[in-house]
Amino acid sequence: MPDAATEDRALVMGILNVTPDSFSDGGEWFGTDRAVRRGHQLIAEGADIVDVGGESSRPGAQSVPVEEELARVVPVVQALSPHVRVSVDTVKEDVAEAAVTAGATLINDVSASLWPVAARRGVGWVAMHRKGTPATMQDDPRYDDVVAEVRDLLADRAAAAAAAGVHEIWIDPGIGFGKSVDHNLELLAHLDALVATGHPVLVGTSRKGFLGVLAAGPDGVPVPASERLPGSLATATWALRQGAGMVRVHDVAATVQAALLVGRSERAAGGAGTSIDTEVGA
Ligand code: HH2
Repeated sequence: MPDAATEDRALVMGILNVTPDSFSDGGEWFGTDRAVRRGHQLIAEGADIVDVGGESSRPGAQSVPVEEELARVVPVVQALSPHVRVSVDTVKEDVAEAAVTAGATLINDVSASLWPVAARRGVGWVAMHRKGTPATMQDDPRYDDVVAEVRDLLADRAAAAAAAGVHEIWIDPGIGFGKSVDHNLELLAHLDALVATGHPVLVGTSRKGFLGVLAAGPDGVPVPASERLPGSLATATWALRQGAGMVRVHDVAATVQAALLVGRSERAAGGAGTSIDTEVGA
């Protein structure tokens, strides 16, 4: 398995949506064979973790029955886990349990509530902030202080998980989950508040809607998901520069390059004694 620490960069989590309806790649990797092939592509591109999900959490998404989600996720986790670290993106306890049995070692939990499973099974856990559920979360979300609210909830959940014995706890501001464009920007601008909690921070901006809105041309039409790589890279770079330890992305190869750039330039600027190879810098 790749060890990003030796490569001077933060971690890159590659997204593998085994769903017919994900917001940017719905249907593309649906079905075990296609999904496993995509997983191997992500590994070849340099993904440190492959995040397997069987239920879309996009705004308006419908819940998937547990049997269906298990059928989507478990065989893919089983096939990929001998080759790469696998996380399971689920809010269902049964799916998290089965995925861990199949080889997943990280539970990516957008409900920030599954830490008892992580504690019981001795695996890592990602606590993501969201306000509301996918069905309603983008209906006029409001906060008094979005950064403080998100930080405090995540810090509380992380403390509960630590008390329960979870050894690896990531926190994630949940970009786009019950947040307006301004909320997303505020969270990205103040990621240092999350980093200051001492928990490693994961950020997922990849291809999300606010990037399309912010990059709209004079006609005001949002840029479609398929054309949001520049914004995805810019925001991943921004997050890493502020101390995020991992980014969750669709476009792994490009993001690995951006993460290397951040890591190596930080080392060079910090005078850590590493000179960047001319080969690399050329
Ligand atoms: N975003 C999505 C899903 N899971 N997990 C974490 N930790 N952080 C995120 O920002 C995050 C997440 C939504 O993106 P995607 O998986 O591409 O789409 P969909 O939910 O439609 O499958």
